[in-house]
Amino acid sequence: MQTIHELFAQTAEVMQGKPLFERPGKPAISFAETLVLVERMATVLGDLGVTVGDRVAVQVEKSPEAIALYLATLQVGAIYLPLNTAYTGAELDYFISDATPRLFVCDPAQVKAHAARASATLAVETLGANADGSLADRAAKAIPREDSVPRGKDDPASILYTSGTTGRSKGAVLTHGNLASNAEALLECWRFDANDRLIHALPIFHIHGLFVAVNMAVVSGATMVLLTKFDAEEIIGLMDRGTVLMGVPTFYTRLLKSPNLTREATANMRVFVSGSAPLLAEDHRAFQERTGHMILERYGMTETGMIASNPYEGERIPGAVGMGLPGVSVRIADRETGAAVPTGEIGLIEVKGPNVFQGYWNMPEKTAAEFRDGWFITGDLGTIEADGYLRIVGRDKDLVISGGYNVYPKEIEEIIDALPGVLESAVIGLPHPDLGEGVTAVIVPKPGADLDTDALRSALSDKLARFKQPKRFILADALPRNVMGKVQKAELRKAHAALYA
Ligand code: MCA
Ligand code: AMP
Repeated sequence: MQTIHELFAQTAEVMQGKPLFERPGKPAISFAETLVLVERMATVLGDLGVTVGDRVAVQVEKSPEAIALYLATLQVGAIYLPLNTAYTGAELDYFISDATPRLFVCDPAQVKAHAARASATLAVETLGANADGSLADRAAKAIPREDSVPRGKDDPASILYTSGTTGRSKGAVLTHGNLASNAEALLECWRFDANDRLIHALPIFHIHGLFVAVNMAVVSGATMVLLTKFDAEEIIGLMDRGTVLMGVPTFYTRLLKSPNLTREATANMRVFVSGSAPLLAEDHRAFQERTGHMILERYGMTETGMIASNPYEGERIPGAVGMGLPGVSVRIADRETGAAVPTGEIGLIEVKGPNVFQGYWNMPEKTAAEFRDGWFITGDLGTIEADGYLRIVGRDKDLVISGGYNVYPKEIEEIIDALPGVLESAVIGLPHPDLGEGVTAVIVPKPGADLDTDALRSALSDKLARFKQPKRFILADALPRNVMGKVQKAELRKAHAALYA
């Protein structure tokens, strides 16, 4: 098989001077220039002692150089571990101790906070958003390394941490075969090729921005307009030269708020993709009315990459996520028995195919618990109707998705429960007009304790990334429980449904 890096190198030889990266106000960077940059970075990785199977942990701002570092990591046979820039030091401590990387790359502005992490087994380097930092300096002087370490489809390429409904975050190990097969399936499904100009406004530390958007562009020869953050007006302004936008539902909610989103403004665009969280059917319809484009909704997960997609040609149904991608099988199974349920009935969505990850880093029991007869249990509830379309109807897992970021209540509840004056807590997601779901904490104080929400907020600030912190705190006398003593979160969601309305 060919790895994403090998496919990129091959494409770069063909594309040569064609821009891979365009950025507002900055010079474009061609495929050929990027290839050299990747090869220089590969040399630097070798100089720093990174070898086959080593983890390279990266918490940096979005830039072409960060993407080059990702490709160079694949080239030398190491494992790329991207980290959300919002993670706090406390969160990082865990990822670094669990994944034991050989190299940690951080933003130059953060080097003081992280220099002490350096040891005989961990190198610390920096990479900034403007081609600055120690790694960029080293790369500028390095001789390009042309050969790539041969890798098989089952060799690990990346680890992405995903929290869980219980206990610690788990590192999902994705193989070269996972990444390459998923990119190939998506290119075919969405008719994506070198004529495309992708407006890239997603972060590059998750599947969506990295293994969907970046992989598709570097393999196909498309150009990426690389934006460091989401800005509705800037994106609308770029649509006259763009062809594809990939976004989370919040992107579309925000685009629809602009009067400049019109049929004319989007006339050059070929396809708008949405995923990572449910797209509101009303946004789907409003977008079509305003622009004439039907958003193409797809469904994925960190452990599986992309699973299903509405068709490029054929009906794109609001509220449905389409059919399994080429080579990917999807079934609806009975929650208890694992037996396939009759057509149209609700059950657990299970997945099998070359996209499904290898397992959680160093957690064989957790891995085993998420598979049934070779099928990966997503924890999402869905139906497949007679029309063949998969519809996600809910989640069997306790998860909140805020603006496309996953937040696991258990992690937040454990931290809140440990605060002085707190008896217990329940963290829930409530309908939020911008973020889809707003993270909300319902807290029961200890008898006699006088809890102040500002104090609660500041107590969480250095422990949890900002997007995980509750937007609102609700103080309650007790939590609703069923006869088994389990907290009834559905009751809480119902009682506070209008909090953000
Ligand atoms: C930012 N904030 C958030 C979020 N993002 N709070 C909750 N949820 C969020 N998603 C915080 C900021 O720290 C800030 O806090 C305040 O909210 C307002 O920030 P704002 O400027 O409005 O935010 P933004 O910078 O515009 O970001 C919103 C965003 C962004 C564009 C929706 O969150 C985003 O790019 N999300 C995409 C996530 C993603 O790529 N998910 C894919 C995961 P303060 O002002 O207090 O400091 S991959 C996946 O799920 C699977 C595999 C799949 O199917 O794709
Ligand atoms: P993550 O763990 O970050 O990979 O998030 C994966 C989860 O996001 C899935 O298990 C779903 O619950 C959710 N998800 C992704 N795409 C969609 C979608 N199009 N509609 C509804 N939920 C989605």
